[in-house]
Amino acid sequence: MTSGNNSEISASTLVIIPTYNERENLPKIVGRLQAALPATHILIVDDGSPDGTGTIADELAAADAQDRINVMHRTEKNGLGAAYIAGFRWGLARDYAVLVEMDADGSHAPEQLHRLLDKVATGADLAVGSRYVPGGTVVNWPKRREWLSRGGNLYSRLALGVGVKDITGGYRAYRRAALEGLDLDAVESHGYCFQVDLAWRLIKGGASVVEVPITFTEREIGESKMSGDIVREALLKVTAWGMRNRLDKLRGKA
Ligand SMILES: Nc1nc2c(ncn2[C@@H]2O[C@H](COP(=O)(O)OP(=O)(O)OP(=O)(O)O)[C@@H](O)[C@H]2O)c(=O)[nH]1
Ligand SMILES: [Mg+2]
Repeated sequence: MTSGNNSEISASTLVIIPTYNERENLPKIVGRLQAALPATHILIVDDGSPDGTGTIADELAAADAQDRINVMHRTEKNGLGAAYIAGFRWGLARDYAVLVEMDADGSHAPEQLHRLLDKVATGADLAVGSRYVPGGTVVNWPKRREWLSRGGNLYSRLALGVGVKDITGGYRAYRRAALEGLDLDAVESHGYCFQVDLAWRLIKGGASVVEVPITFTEREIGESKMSGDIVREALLKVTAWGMRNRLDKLRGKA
């Protein structure tokens, strides 16, 4: 850890982990997170995983003597975006100062979470763990998958005119006030476009969004939920937001 007040920050930090069929990954990621930052609280948001991930989440929560693990059971697979929105609401109803997004599949290293928390501690509204800034890396990703991600990021940057290099990245720490300032009811994005959506709303509102390098590692176990629909949703929505922004600028609104 690098900053003096990090243990204080991690004590008031909620890490939200959405899960769908992650029975083997979940205990590993929770164990790594508790070893890296023992004071953080965790909220697992499971969408009724058929493989029993929800039961495993309950067992992890029951075994945690300090009550730092919480589980939200939702009945339908409604996408990453809806799971995070439900998690944010849960966290905002309690007194967490920082809310974190972390995948269950091991792609986001809990050992690097302090980098994101440091940025929020020193003023960022949103710290994005970035694969595409100097020092950021991707491990074991098939080239095709990496180019899809790089292409999606380049397209988003150009369409929206923003400087964030990994705007689709899903390893993030939000300052509480930044989320409180958003109309979460208005967010409809489901897949990784959800990440662009939230960053774009914050940037438009004048929030400080900073990137920190991370090592992103391809999942070793379980199946990706990435799909053609998720890519199409992102392409259509980012294009529409970019066009709207240009029109607003032409009309002198933005
Ligand atoms: N609750 C919930 N979690 C989900 C849903 N879809 C994906 N997840 C979780 O969100 C995280 C990211 O999903 P992945 O399948 O790894 O998708 P991805 O990281 O965008 O894609 P890859 O890069 O191919 O891994 C994982 O923890 C998933 O279990 C969903 O509909 N509901
Ligand atoms: Mg993944």
